[in-house]
Amino acid sequence: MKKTALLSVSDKTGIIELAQVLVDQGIALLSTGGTYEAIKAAGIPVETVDAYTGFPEMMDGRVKTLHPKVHGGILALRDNSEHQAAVQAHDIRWIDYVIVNLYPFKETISQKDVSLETAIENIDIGGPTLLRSAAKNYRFVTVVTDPRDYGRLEAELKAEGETSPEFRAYLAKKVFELTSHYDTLIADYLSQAAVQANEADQAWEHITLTYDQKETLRYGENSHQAASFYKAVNLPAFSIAAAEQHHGKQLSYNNLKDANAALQIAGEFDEPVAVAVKHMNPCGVGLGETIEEAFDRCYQADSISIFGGIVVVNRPVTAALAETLAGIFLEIIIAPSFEEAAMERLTKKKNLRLLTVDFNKRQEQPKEEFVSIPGGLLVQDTDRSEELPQEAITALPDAWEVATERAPEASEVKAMNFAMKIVKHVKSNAIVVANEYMTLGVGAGQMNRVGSAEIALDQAAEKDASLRETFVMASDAFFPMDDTVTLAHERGVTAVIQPGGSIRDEDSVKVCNDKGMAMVMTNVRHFRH
Ligand code: 93A
Repeated sequence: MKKTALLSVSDKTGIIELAQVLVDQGIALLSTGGTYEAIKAAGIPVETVDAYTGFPEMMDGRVKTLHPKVHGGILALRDNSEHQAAVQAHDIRWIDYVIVNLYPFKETISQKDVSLETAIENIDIGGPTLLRSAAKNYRFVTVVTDPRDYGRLEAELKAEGETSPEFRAYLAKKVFELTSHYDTLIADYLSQAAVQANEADQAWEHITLTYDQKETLRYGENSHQAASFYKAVNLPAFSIAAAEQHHGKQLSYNNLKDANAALQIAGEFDEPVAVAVKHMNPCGVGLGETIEEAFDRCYQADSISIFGGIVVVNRPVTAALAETLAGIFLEIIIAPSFEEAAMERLTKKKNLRLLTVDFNKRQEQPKEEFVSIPGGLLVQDTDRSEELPQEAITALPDAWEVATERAPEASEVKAMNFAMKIVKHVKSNAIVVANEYMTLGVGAGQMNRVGSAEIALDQAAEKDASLRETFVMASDAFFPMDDTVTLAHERGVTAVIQPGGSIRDEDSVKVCNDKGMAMVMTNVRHFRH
Protein backbone atom coordinates (compact mmCIF):
# COMPACT_ATOMS: atom_id res chain seq x y z
CA MET A 1 0.00 0.00 0.00
CA LYS A 2 1.63 3.22 -1.12
CA LYS A 3 1.92 5.75 1.65
CA THR A 4 0.79 9.31 1.24
CA ALA A 5 1.92 12.55 2.84
CA LEU A 6 -0.20 15.68 2.91
CA LEU A 7 1.80 18.89 2.83
CA SER A 8 0.14 22.25 3.46
CA VAL A 9 2.37 24.93 4.88
CA SER A 10 2.34 28.70 5.17
CA ASP A 11 5.96 28.78 6.32
CA LYS A 12 7.62 27.02 3.42
CA THR A 13 11.05 26.79 5.07
CA GLY A 14 12.68 23.45 4.24
CA ILE A 15 9.56 22.08 2.55
CA ILE A 16 11.20 21.29 -0.80
CA GLU A 17 14.02 19.34 0.84
CA LEU A 18 11.52 17.45 2.96
CA ALA A 19 9.29 16.72 -0.05
CA GLN A 20 12.31 15.22 -1.82
CA VAL A 21 13.12 12.99 1.15
CA LEU A 22 9.51 11.77 1.31
CA VAL A 23 9.45 10.99 -2.41
CA ASP A 24 12.78 9.18 -2.11
CA GLN A 25 11.10 7.00 0.54
CA GLY A 26 8.40 6.07 -1.97
CA ILE A 27 5.78 8.27 -0.35
CA ALA A 28 3.23 10.00 -2.62
CA LEU A 29 2.59 13.70 -2.03
CA LEU A 30 -0.70 15.58 -1.80
CA SER A 31 -0.66 19.31 -1.42
CA THR A 32 -2.72 22.53 -1.28
CA GLY A 33 -2.43 25.46 -3.74
CA GLY A 34 0.65 27.40 -2.74
CA THR A 35 2.54 24.46 -1.31
CA TYR A 36 1.72 22.39 -4.41
CA GLU A 37 3.07 25.14 -6.69
CA ALA A 38 6.32 25.36 -4.73
CA ILE A 39 6.91 21.60 -4.76
CA LYS A 40 5.97 21.23 -8.40
CA ALA A 41 8.26 24.12 -9.38
CA ALA A 42 11.12 22.17 -7.79
CA GLY A 43 10.36 19.30 -10.17
CA ILE A 44 9.10 16.94 -7.45
CA PRO A 45 6.03 14.82 -8.25
CA VAL A 46 2.99 16.02 -6.29
CA GLU A 47 -0.78 15.93 -6.69
CA THR A 48 -3.31 18.57 -5.58
CA VAL A 49 -5.77 17.88 -2.81
CA ASP A 50 -8.47 19.02 -5.29
CA ALA A 51 -7.58 16.28 -7.74
CA TYR A 52 -7.78 13.73 -4.93
CA THR A 53 -11.07 14.88 -3.39
CA GLY A 54 -12.72 15.94 -6.61
CA PHE A 55 -13.60 19.27 -4.99
CA PRO A 56 -11.90 22.55 -5.88
CA GLU A 57 -10.41 24.85 -3.26
CA MET A 58 -13.16 27.37 -2.78
CA MET A 59 -14.21 30.57 -1.00
CA ASP A 60 -10.82 32.24 -1.29
CA GLY A 61 -9.15 29.14 0.10
CA ARG A 62 -11.30 29.04 3.22
CA VAL A 63 -12.20 25.49 2.20
CA LYS A 64 -9.19 23.55 0.95
CA THR A 65 -8.74 20.37 2.92
CA LEU A 66 -11.98 20.10 4.89
CA HIS A 67 -13.13 16.90 3.19
CA PRO A 68 -13.92 13.35 4.40
CA LYS A 69 -11.49 11.89 1.89
CA VAL A 70 -8.77 13.88 3.63
CA HIS A 71 -9.85 13.44 7.24
CA GLY A 72 -10.97 9.84 6.72
CA GLY A 73 -7.52 9.03 5.38
CA ILE A 74 -5.91 10.57 8.44
CA LEU A 75 -8.29 9.47 11.19
CA ALA A 76 -8.99 5.86 10.14
CA LEU A 77 -7.59 3.33 12.58
CA ARG A 78 -5.31 1.12 10.57
CA ASP A 79 -6.05 -1.91 12.77
CA ASN A 80 -9.85 -1.61 12.71
CA SER A 81 -11.66 -3.68 10.05
CA GLU A 82 -14.68 -1.40 9.90
CA HIS A 83 -12.46 1.59 9.33
CA GLN A 84 -10.59 -0.35 6.68
CA ALA A 85 -13.89 -1.18 4.98
CA ALA A 86 -14.95 2.47 4.99
CA VAL A 87 -11.63 3.44 3.46
CA GLN A 88 -12.20 0.87 0.70
CA ALA A 89 -15.82 1.81 0.13
CA HIS A 90 -15.13 5.53 -0.27
CA ASP A 91 -11.95 5.27 -2.23
CA ILE A 92 -9.94 6.93 0.54
CA ARG A 93 -6.13 6.95 0.66
CA TRP A 94 -4.23 6.34 3.85
CA ILE A 95 -2.57 9.60 4.76
CA ASP A 96 0.32 8.65 7.03
CA TYR A 97 2.26 11.91 7.11
CA VAL A 98 0.76 15.32 7.72
CA ILE A 99 3.09 18.27 7.33
CA VAL A 100 1.21 21.44 8.19
CA ASN A 101 1.96 24.82 9.66
CA LEU A 102 -0.62 27.50 10.14
CA TYR A 103 -1.65 30.87 8.77
CA PRO A 104 0.55 33.41 10.55
CA PHE A 105 -2.10 34.83 12.87
CA LYS A 106 0.36 36.12 15.44
CA GLU A 107 2.59 37.79 12.87
CA THR A 108 -0.50 39.35 11.30
CA ILE A 109 -1.85 40.92 14.48
CA SER A 110 1.64 42.04 15.50
CA GLN A 111 1.76 44.35 12.49
CA LYS A 112 0.68 47.94 12.92
CA ASP A 113 -2.93 48.94 12.29
CA VAL A 114 -4.22 45.55 11.23
CA SER A 115 -7.91 45.54 10.40
CA LEU A 116 -10.20 43.09 12.12
CA GLU A 117 -11.03 41.63 8.67
CA THR A 118 -7.36 40.91 7.91
CA ALA A 119 -6.91 39.35 11.33
CA ILE A 120 -9.96 37.14 10.83
CA GLU A 121 -8.83 36.01 7.37
CA ASN A 122 -5.63 34.83 9.03
CA ILE A 123 -7.44 32.50 11.38
CA ASP A 124 -6.53 29.08 10.05
CA ILE A 125 -9.35 26.55 10.25
CA GLY A 126 -8.35 23.74 7.91
CA GLY A 127 -4.74 23.65 9.17
CA PRO A 128 -5.52 23.07 12.86
CA THR A 129 -8.13 20.53 11.80
CA LEU A 130 -5.54 18.57 9.86
CA LEU A 131 -3.10 18.82 12.74
CA ARG A 132 -5.65 17.72 15.33
CA SER A 133 -6.86 14.79 13.22
CA ALA A 134 -3.33 13.59 12.69
CA ALA A 135 -2.30 14.15 16.31
CA LYS A 136 -5.33 12.22 17.57
CA ASN A 137 -4.27 9.28 15.40
CA TYR A 138 -0.58 9.53 16.28
CA ARG A 139 -0.40 5.77 16.80
CA PHE A 140 -0.35 5.56 13.01
CA VAL A 141 0.14 9.07 11.67
CA THR A 142 3.20 11.29 11.83
CA VAL A 143 2.31 14.97 12.16
CA VAL A 144 4.94 17.65 11.82
CA THR A 145 4.16 21.30 12.32
CA ASP A 146 7.52 22.75 13.27
CA PRO A 147 10.15 22.92 10.50
CA ARG A 148 12.74 22.30 13.23
CA ASP A 149 11.39 18.73 13.43
CA TYR A 150 11.96 17.99 9.73
CA GLY A 151 15.52 16.90 10.45
CA ARG A 152 14.53 14.17 12.86
CA LEU A 153 11.75 13.02 10.52
CA GLU A 154 14.27 12.67 7.71
CA ALA A 155 16.74 10.88 9.94
CA GLU A 156 14.16 8.36 11.19
CA LEU A 157 12.79 7.72 7.69
CA LYS A 158 16.26 7.19 6.28
CA ALA A 159 17.26 4.87 9.12
CA GLU A 160 14.09 2.80 9.57
CA GLY A 161 11.78 3.64 6.66
CA GLU A 162 9.24 4.80 9.24
CA THR A 163 8.95 6.93 12.35
CA SER A 164 9.24 5.70 15.92
CA PRO A 165 6.18 5.64 18.21
CA GLU A 166 8.04 7.92 20.64
CA PHE A 167 8.62 10.54 17.98
CA ARG A 168 4.98 10.40 16.85
CA ALA A 169 3.76 10.82 20.43
CA TYR A 170 6.08 13.78 20.94
CA LEU A 171 4.87 15.38 17.71
CA ALA A 172 1.22 14.90 18.71
CA LYS A 173 1.77 16.59 22.07
CA LYS A 174 3.44 19.44 20.25
CA VAL A 175 0.42 19.84 18.00
CA PHE A 176 -2.03 20.26 20.85
CA GLU A 177 0.30 22.74 22.54
CA LEU A 178 0.41 24.69 19.32
CA THR A 179 -3.30 24.59 18.50
CA SER A 180 -4.32 25.52 22.04
CA HIS A 181 -1.86 28.42 22.00
CA TYR A 182 -3.11 29.44 18.55
CA ASP A 183 -6.74 29.48 19.69
CA THR A 184 -5.86 31.32 22.89
CA LEU A 185 -4.16 33.96 20.84
CA ILE A 186 -7.30 34.39 18.74
CA ALA A 187 -9.52 34.56 21.81
CA ASP A 188 -7.17 37.07 23.40
CA TYR A 189 -7.15 39.19 20.25
CA LEU A 190 -10.91 39.10 19.89
CA SER A 191 -11.36 39.99 23.55
CA GLN A 192 -9.09 43.00 22.96
CA ALA A 193 -11.20 43.85 19.94
CA ALA A 194 -14.23 43.57 22.23
CA VAL A 195 -12.58 45.90 24.73
CA GLN A 196 -12.14 48.44 21.97
CA ALA A 197 -15.77 48.01 21.03
CA ASN A 198 -16.68 48.40 24.71
CA GLU A 199 -18.23 44.98 24.84
CA ALA A 200 -15.84 43.53 27.36
CA ASP A 201 -17.56 41.40 29.93
CA GLN A 202 -16.34 42.08 33.42
CA ALA A 203 -17.16 38.55 34.49
CA TRP A 204 -13.78 37.09 33.52
CA GLU A 205 -15.40 33.69 33.34
CA HIS A 206 -12.46 32.31 31.43
CA ILE A 207 -9.17 34.04 31.05
CA THR A 208 -7.17 33.74 27.91
CA LEU A 209 -3.67 35.04 28.32
CA THR A 210 -0.98 34.65 25.74
CA TYR A 211 2.54 35.21 26.82
CA ASP A 212 5.67 34.20 24.98
CA GLN A 213 8.90 33.57 26.77
CA LYS A 214 11.00 36.69 26.36
CA GLU A 215 14.02 35.34 28.14
CA THR A 216 15.26 33.01 30.81
CA LEU A 217 16.39 35.02 33.80
CA ARG A 218 19.59 34.22 35.63
CA TYR A 219 17.53 33.42 38.71
CA GLY A 220 14.41 34.52 40.55
CA GLU A 221 14.20 36.55 43.73
CA ASN A 222 17.14 34.55 45.07
CA SER A 223 19.91 32.65 43.35
CA HIS A 224 18.48 29.20 44.10
CA GLN A 225 15.18 30.04 42.33
CA ALA A 226 14.95 29.44 38.57
CA ALA A 227 13.02 32.14 36.74
CA SER A 228 11.79 33.26 33.37
CA PHE A 229 10.28 36.41 31.87
CA TYR A 230 7.20 36.14 29.65
CA LYS A 231 6.01 38.95 27.50
CA ALA A 232 2.37 39.51 26.55
CA VAL A 233 1.65 38.93 22.89
CA ASN A 234 -0.63 41.97 23.03
CA LEU A 235 2.12 44.08 24.50
CA PRO A 236 1.12 47.37 26.15
CA ALA A 237 3.39 50.15 24.85
CA PHE A 238 3.98 51.75 28.24
CA SER A 239 5.50 48.83 30.07
CA ILE A 240 8.82 47.40 31.12
CA ALA A 241 8.14 44.43 28.85
CA ALA A 242 8.08 46.85 25.91
CA ALA A 243 11.10 48.87 27.07
CA GLU A 244 14.19 48.96 24.91
CA GLN A 245 17.51 48.28 26.61
CA HIS A 246 20.51 50.18 25.29
CA HIS A 247 23.25 49.28 27.70
CA GLY A 248 24.20 46.96 30.54
CA LYS A 249 23.58 43.35 31.42
CA GLN A 250 20.23 41.59 31.46
CA LEU A 251 17.67 42.83 34.00
CA SER A 252 17.09 40.49 36.91
CA TYR A 253 13.79 39.25 38.26
CA ASN A 254 13.88 41.82 41.08
CA ASN A 255 14.99 44.56 38.68
CA LEU A 256 11.96 43.93 36.50
CA LYS A 257 9.55 44.23 39.40
CA ASP A 258 11.24 47.34 40.74
CA ALA A 259 11.54 48.95 37.33
CA ASN A 260 7.85 48.32 36.77
CA ALA A 261 6.98 49.94 40.10
CA ALA A 262 9.09 52.99 39.24
CA LEU A 263 7.57 53.29 35.78
CA GLN A 264 4.04 53.15 37.15
CA ILE A 265 4.75 56.09 39.44
CA ALA A 266 6.43 58.15 36.73
CA GLY A 267 3.41 57.40 34.55
CA GLU A 268 1.24 59.42 36.95
CA PHE A 269 2.87 62.71 35.93
CA ASP A 270 2.82 65.05 32.95
CA GLU A 271 5.31 67.54 34.36
CA PRO A 272 9.02 66.71 34.71
CA VAL A 273 9.32 64.01 37.37
CA ALA A 274 12.09 61.83 38.73
CA VAL A 275 11.30 58.68 40.67
CA ALA A 276 13.71 56.50 42.62
CA VAL A 277 12.56 53.04 43.69
CA LYS A 278 13.95 50.46 46.06
CA HIS A 279 12.27 47.13 46.68
CA MET A 280 9.07 48.11 44.87
CA ASN A 281 8.54 51.28 46.91
CA PRO A 282 9.47 54.84 45.99
CA CYS A 283 12.26 56.21 48.14
CA GLY A 284 12.18 59.60 46.45
CA VAL A 285 9.97 61.43 43.99
CA GLY A 286 10.67 64.96 42.81
CA LEU A 287 8.98 67.42 40.48
CA GLY A 288 10.70 70.37 38.85
CA GLU A 289 10.61 73.00 36.16
CA THR A 290 13.36 70.99 34.52
CA ILE A 291 14.26 67.33 34.72
CA GLU A 292 17.52 68.24 36.47
CA GLU A 293 15.61 70.08 39.17
CA ALA A 294 13.16 67.18 39.48
CA PHE A 295 16.02 64.74 39.95
CA ASP A 296 17.77 66.96 42.51
CA ARG A 297 14.61 66.88 44.61
CA CYS A 298 14.16 63.16 44.10
CA TYR A 299 17.73 62.67 45.34
CA GLN A 300 17.35 65.04 48.29
CA ALA A 301 14.17 63.18 49.26
CA ASP A 302 16.31 60.24 50.34
CA SER A 303 19.95 60.30 49.37
CA ILE A 304 20.68 57.06 51.24
CA SER A 305 18.04 54.64 49.98
CA ILE A 306 18.59 55.57 46.32
CA PHE A 307 21.93 53.72 46.49
CA GLY A 308 21.58 50.70 44.18
CA GLY A 309 18.13 51.88 43.15
CA ILE A 310 16.22 52.41 39.95
CA VAL A 311 15.59 55.87 38.58
CA VAL A 312 12.89 56.80 36.09
CA VAL A 313 12.66 60.26 34.55
CA ASN A 314 9.97 61.31 32.09
CA ARG A 315 12.10 63.71 30.06
CA PRO A 316 15.19 63.02 27.93
CA VAL A 317 18.35 62.56 29.99
CA THR A 318 20.58 65.55 29.29
CA ALA A 319 24.36 65.65 29.58
CA ALA A 320 24.00 67.60 32.83
CA LEU A 321 21.61 65.09 34.34
CA ALA A 322 23.82 62.23 33.15
CA GLU A 323 26.76 63.77 34.98
CA THR A 324 24.76 63.85 38.23
CA LEU A 325 23.41 60.34 37.72
CA ALA A 326 26.86 58.98 36.96
CA GLY A 327 27.98 60.05 40.42
CA ILE A 328 25.45 57.78 42.13
CA PHE A 329 25.44 53.99 42.24
CA LEU A 330 22.28 53.04 40.36
CA GLU A 331 21.14 49.75 38.84
CA ILE A 332 18.88 51.11 36.12
CA ILE A 333 17.91 54.40 34.50
CA ILE A 334 14.72 54.58 32.45
CA ALA A 335 13.83 57.60 30.33
CA PRO A 336 12.06 58.51 27.09
CA SER A 337 15.52 59.02 25.55
CA PHE A 338 19.15 59.83 26.30
CA GLU A 339 20.92 62.71 24.62
CA GLU A 340 24.05 61.56 22.82
CA ALA A 341 26.46 63.02 25.35
CA ALA A 342 24.39 61.53 28.17
CA MET A 343 24.53 58.12 26.55
CA GLU A 344 28.27 58.44 26.12
CA ARG A 345 28.77 59.39 29.75
CA LEU A 346 26.50 56.71 31.19
CA THR A 347 27.63 53.83 29.00
CA LYS A 348 31.04 54.21 30.61
CA LYS A 349 29.45 52.56 33.62
CA LYS A 350 29.60 48.89 32.73
CA ASN A 351 26.93 47.62 35.11
CA LEU A 352 24.39 50.39 34.71
CA ARG A 353 21.37 49.45 32.60
CA LEU A 354 19.87 52.12 30.36
CA LEU A 355 16.35 51.68 29.06
CA THR A 356 13.93 53.76 27.05
CA VAL A 357 10.15 53.65 27.21
CA ASP A 358 7.71 55.60 25.05
CA PHE A 359 6.16 58.10 27.48
CA ASN A 360 3.91 59.48 24.75
CA LYS A 361 2.05 56.21 25.05
CA ARG A 362 1.63 56.38 28.79
CA GLN A 363 -2.10 55.82 28.51
CA GLU A 364 -1.42 52.47 26.85
CA GLN A 365 -1.33 50.42 30.01
CA PRO A 366 -3.25 47.23 30.71
CA LYS A 367 -6.65 47.62 32.31
CA GLU A 368 -6.17 44.54 34.43
CA GLU A 369 -3.47 43.03 36.58
CA PHE A 370 -2.84 39.48 37.70
CA VAL A 371 -1.30 37.92 40.77
CA SER A 372 -0.80 34.21 41.19
CA ILE A 373 -1.35 32.32 44.38
CA PRO A 374 -0.80 28.56 44.58
CA GLY A 375 -3.68 27.00 42.65
CA GLY A 376 -5.19 30.29 41.64
CA LEU A 377 -4.93 33.51 39.75
CA LEU A 378 -6.32 36.79 41.03
CA VAL A 379 -7.45 39.37 38.51
CA GLN A 380 -8.39 42.95 39.17
CA ASP A 381 -8.70 46.28 37.43
CA THR A 382 -5.54 48.29 37.89
CA ASP A 383 -5.80 51.08 40.47
CA ARG A 384 -6.54 53.82 37.99
CA SER A 385 -8.10 56.62 40.02
CA GLU A 386 -7.02 59.67 38.15
CA GLU A 387 -5.66 62.55 40.18
CA LEU A 388 -5.38 65.81 38.30
CA PRO A 389 -2.16 67.06 36.70
CA GLN A 390 -0.34 69.26 39.22
CA GLU A 391 -0.73 72.44 37.17
CA ALA A 392 -4.48 71.87 36.99
CA ILE A 393 -4.74 71.96 40.78
CA THR A 394 -5.87 75.51 41.39
CA ALA A 395 -8.70 74.79 43.79
CA LEU A 396 -9.93 71.77 45.68
CA PRO A 397 -10.85 68.96 43.30
CA ASP A 398 -14.62 68.34 43.34
CA ALA A 399 -14.22 64.78 44.57
CA TRP A 400 -12.44 65.83 47.77
CA GLU A 401 -14.34 66.61 50.97
CA VAL A 402 -12.89 68.99 53.50
CA ALA A 403 -13.47 67.35 56.89
CA THR A 404 -12.02 70.10 59.09
CA GLU A 405 -12.87 73.69 59.98
CA ARG A 406 -9.83 74.86 58.09
CA ALA A 407 -9.71 74.16 54.34
CA PRO A 408 -6.26 73.41 52.92
CA GLU A 409 -4.32 76.29 51.37
CA ALA A 410 -3.29 76.26 47.73
CA SER A 411 0.20 74.87 48.41
CA GLU A 412 -1.26 72.19 50.67
CA VAL A 413 -3.74 71.17 47.98
CA LYS A 414 -0.90 70.75 45.50
CA ALA A 415 1.15 68.75 47.98
CA MET A 416 -1.86 66.55 48.74
CA ASN A 417 -2.46 65.85 45.08
CA PHE A 418 1.21 65.02 44.59
CA ALA A 419 1.33 62.75 47.64
CA MET A 420 -1.87 60.89 46.65
CA LYS A 421 -0.38 60.06 43.24
CA ILE A 422 2.49 58.38 45.03
CA VAL A 423 0.87 56.79 48.07
CA LYS A 424 -1.22 54.47 45.92
CA HIS A 425 2.00 52.89 44.63
CA VAL A 426 3.39 52.29 48.10
CA LYS A 427 2.91 48.99 49.86
CA SER A 428 0.30 49.19 52.61
CA ASN A 429 0.18 50.46 55.24
CA ALA A 430 1.38 53.41 53.21
CA ILE A 431 2.13 56.91 54.41
CA VAL A 432 3.73 59.60 52.25
CA VAL A 433 4.71 62.98 53.59
CA ALA A 434 5.51 65.59 51.01
CA ASN A 435 5.60 69.24 50.09
CA GLU A 436 4.34 70.24 46.67
CA TYR A 437 7.58 69.34 44.90
CA MET A 438 9.03 66.29 46.58
CA THR A 439 8.48 63.46 48.97
CA LEU A 440 9.98 64.07 52.41
CA GLY A 441 9.35 60.63 53.83
CA VAL A 442 7.77 57.33 52.80
CA GLY A 443 6.53 54.71 55.24
CA ALA A 444 5.75 51.40 53.53
CA GLY A 445 4.57 47.94 54.34
CA GLN A 446 4.23 48.25 58.12
CA MET A 447 1.60 46.20 59.86
CA ASN A 448 0.15 49.22 61.63
CA ARG A 449 -0.47 52.64 60.17
CA VAL A 450 1.12 54.65 62.92
CA GLY A 451 4.30 52.60 62.38
CA SER A 452 4.43 53.65 58.73
CA ALA A 453 3.74 57.25 59.71
CA GLU A 454 6.57 57.17 62.23
CA ILE A 455 9.03 55.99 59.57
CA ALA A 456 7.89 58.63 57.07
CA LEU A 457 7.93 61.43 59.64
CA ASP A 458 11.36 60.45 60.97
CA GLN A 459 12.70 60.80 57.43
CA ALA A 460 10.97 64.16 57.02
CA ALA A 461 12.46 65.42 60.29
CA GLU A 462 15.94 65.05 58.83
CA LYS A 463 15.14 67.41 55.97
CA ASP A 464 15.99 71.09 55.92
CA ALA A 465 13.30 73.12 57.70
CA SER A 466 12.77 75.22 54.57
CA LEU A 467 11.36 72.13 52.84
CA ARG A 468 8.88 71.62 55.65
CA GLU A 469 7.15 75.00 55.80
CA THR A 470 4.04 73.43 54.35
CA PHE A 471 3.98 69.71 54.29
CA VAL A 472 1.26 67.17 54.21
CA MET A 473 0.65 63.57 55.05
CA ALA A 474 -1.18 61.22 52.69
CA SER A 475 -2.49 57.86 53.82
CA ASP A 476 -3.57 55.00 51.53
CA ALA A 477 -6.41 54.05 53.88
CA PHE A 478 -8.37 55.53 56.78
CA PHE A 479 -7.00 56.13 60.27
CA PRO A 480 -8.48 53.63 62.71
CA MET A 481 -7.55 55.89 65.61
CA ASP A 482 -6.39 59.45 66.18
CA ASP A 483 -2.81 58.42 67.01
CA THR A 484 -1.47 58.93 63.47
CA VAL A 485 -2.71 62.50 63.04
CA THR A 486 -1.58 63.31 66.57
CA LEU A 487 1.91 62.15 65.67
CA ALA A 488 1.75 64.08 62.38
CA HIS A 489 0.91 67.27 64.24
CA GLU A 490 3.79 66.76 66.68
CA ARG A 491 6.16 66.51 63.72
CA GLY A 492 4.87 69.67 62.06
CA VAL A 493 2.53 68.32 59.39
CA THR A 494 0.01 71.01 58.44
CA ALA A 495 -2.55 69.04 56.43
CA VAL A 496 -3.69 65.46 55.94
CA ILE A 497 -5.33 63.63 53.07
CA GLN A 498 -6.89 60.20 53.46
CA PRO A 499 -9.88 58.22 52.16
CA GLY A 500 -11.93 58.43 55.37
CA GLY A 501 -14.49 55.81 56.32
CA SER A 502 -13.33 54.77 59.80
CA ILE A 503 -15.93 54.62 62.54
CA ARG A 504 -13.47 56.79 64.46
CA ASP A 505 -12.99 59.39 61.71
CA GLU A 506 -14.38 62.00 64.08
CA ASP A 507 -11.53 61.42 66.53
CA SER A 508 -8.92 62.22 63.88
CA VAL A 509 -10.93 65.20 62.63
CA LYS A 510 -11.15 66.54 66.18
CA VAL A 511 -7.37 66.40 66.64
CA CYS A 512 -6.95 68.29 63.36
CA ASN A 513 -9.48 70.94 64.41
CA ASP A 514 -7.87 71.35 67.82
CA LYS A 515 -4.45 71.81 66.21
CA GLY A 516 -5.49 73.97 63.26
CA MET A 517 -4.69 71.31 60.68
CA ALA A 518 -6.65 70.79 57.48
CA MET A 519 -7.97 67.36 56.52
CA VAL A 520 -9.35 66.16 53.22
CA MET A 521 -11.19 62.90 52.63
CA THR A 522 -11.16 61.39 49.15
CA ASN A 523 -13.46 58.39 49.63
CA VAL A 524 -11.02 56.33 47.53
CA ARG A 525 -8.85 53.76 49.25
CA HIS A 526 -5.53 52.75 47.72
CA PHE A 527 -4.48 49.52 49.39
CA ARG A 528 -1.52 47.84 47.78
CA HIS A 529 -0.81 44.55 49.49
O1 93A B 1 -8.48 28.55 4.97
S1 93A B 1 -8.27 27.37 5.76
O2 93A B 1 -8.67 27.48 7.10
N1 93A B 1 -9.10 26.14 5.11
C1 93A B 1 -8.58 24.96 4.79
O3 93A B 1 -9.34 24.05 4.40
C2 93A B 1 -7.16 24.74 4.86
N2 93A B 1 -6.40 23.69 4.59
C3 93A B 1 -5.10 24.03 4.81
N3 93A B 1 -6.72 27.01 5.68
C4 93A B 1 -6.30 25.78 5.29
N4 93A B 1 -5.03 25.31 5.23
C5 93A B 1 -3.84 26.11 5.50
O4 93A B 1 -3.37 26.60 4.27
C6 93A B 1 -2.66 25.40 6.09
O5 93A B 1 -2.70 25.36 7.51
C7 93A B 1 -1.48 26.19 5.59
O6 93A B 1 -1.08 27.17 6.53
C8 93A B 1 -1.98 26.92 4.35
C9 93A B 1 -1.24 26.45 3.12
O7 93A B 1 -1.82 26.98 1.98
P1 93A B 1 -1.05 26.95 0.59
O8 93A B 1 -0.56 25.56 0.39
O9 93A B 1 -2.07 27.35 -0.42
O10 93A B 1 0.09 27.93 0.70
